[in-house]
Amino acid sequence: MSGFNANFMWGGAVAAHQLEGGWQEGGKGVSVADVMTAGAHGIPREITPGVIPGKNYPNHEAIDFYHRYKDDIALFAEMGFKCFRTSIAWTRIFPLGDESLPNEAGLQFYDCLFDECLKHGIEPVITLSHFEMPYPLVTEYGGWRNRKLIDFFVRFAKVVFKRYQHKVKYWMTFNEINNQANFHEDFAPFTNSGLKYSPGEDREPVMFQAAHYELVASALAVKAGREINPSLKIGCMIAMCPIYPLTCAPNDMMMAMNAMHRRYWFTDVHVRGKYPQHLLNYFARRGFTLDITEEDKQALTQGCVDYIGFSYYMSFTTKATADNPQLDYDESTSLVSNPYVQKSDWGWQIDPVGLRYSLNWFWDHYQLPLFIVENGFGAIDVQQADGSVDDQYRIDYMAAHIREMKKAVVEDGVDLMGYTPWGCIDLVSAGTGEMKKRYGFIYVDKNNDGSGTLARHPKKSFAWYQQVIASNGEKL
Ligand code: P53
Repeated sequence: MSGFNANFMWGGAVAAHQLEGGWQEGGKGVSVADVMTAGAHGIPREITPGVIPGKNYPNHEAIDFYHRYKDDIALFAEMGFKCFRTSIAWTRIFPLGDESLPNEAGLQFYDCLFDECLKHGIEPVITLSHFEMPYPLVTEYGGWRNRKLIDFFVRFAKVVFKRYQHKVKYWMTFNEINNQANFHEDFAPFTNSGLKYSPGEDREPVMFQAAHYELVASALAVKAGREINPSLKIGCMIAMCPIYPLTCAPNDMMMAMNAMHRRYWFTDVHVRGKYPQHLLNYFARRGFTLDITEEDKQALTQGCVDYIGFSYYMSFTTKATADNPQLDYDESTSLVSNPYVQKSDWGWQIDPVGLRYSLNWFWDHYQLPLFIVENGFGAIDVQQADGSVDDQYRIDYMAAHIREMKKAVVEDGVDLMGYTPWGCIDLVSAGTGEMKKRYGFIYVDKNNDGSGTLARHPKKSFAWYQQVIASNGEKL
């Protein structure tokens, strides 16, 4: 093989809460993203108890895609997108999360959105839960620490599988389900699982319990999706930051292996339908007794995913330390800086080779088709008076990653379905809530404080990506 398959899925990726806005339109309910304020690099987003007047909630309006999606999709079509990854805002379909019947206005919005994509020959790729679960599921049920959420999620999944089965073939269940491995910070537990911890609470077993319920919900959704329409392809979605040892000291290597275990066991359960033994032994060593029933175990084996979707932005580095004789990985304290790579303005390590490594790692472990559903460079763009943006640094970042991606396919034989760069149009950053951390091929005139005309303008990378797609990845 000399390059990518003729049917390689080039496109772009977003998530509903980060671009739609229209937070109260069409009967939409309040999501966890609607109660998070804007932060910045080093300043965490505040998670407020409900929506508090006077605070800046950037997701409420976002970039107003809810009203402008036709124009935006036309721009994606101009770039030659074969597919477009977005999510269905759970709160448009079940505004409170626990209703028995869906909200028809919300369902209609996605009918129109998917029709618009299909009209342009763009295939929708849909995430079911992307950091935007209904907020009442947090306040009334405690988020995913509650087993009842399995039923609510599966109900939501069944409704949308049935409704859109002839418009959407490719699905993913939980976005970056493994982010919550970083459980000492407040962001991932809340965005992944609607978890708020009380002071002094032992966070780790709560995270494992919530993740377990999500994995069961994912498996039940996969099973239900196949029953509704066997041609659906339902994947998982993993945040891949491969973890390297700082040195070749044997304990650094072992630390890196343990870190990979602790961050990527989620994939084992999604793909193989059972827990890896190292994790069961860890639960025993730590004395965690989780609610994992025989029915759950059976459900897990019946809902293994069809493919692995993953994001790739950066690699991590770790090392063994004398105060950690068990070589346990703790994401908030175990990471160190890699002296061989540069960092973005937000401290994300830039490592294109790590993408080839990640593709091989997944392929060696699981032999399932892979889909890079996020990759990109969050940067400060400067718009000139004529509206143009010279984002050569973004082109350089992406070209380097696509080169490594091609090596993984051509030289290493990895089965790769497609590539959808993140934030193909500028949108609200998930991690910081900023607008100024931009990823797009299309500039959106909106600022951190909410000001701006919301006008769209193609950046230099727009024409570049157009040519990448037209040449099927040959012209970089
Ligand atoms: P932002 C952390 C590490 C890797 C990916 O992120 C992450 C995060 C969370 O910030 O999130 C994914 O906007 C996520 C998207 C997000 C994108 O990466 O913080 O799936 O929702 O926007 C980029 O720069």
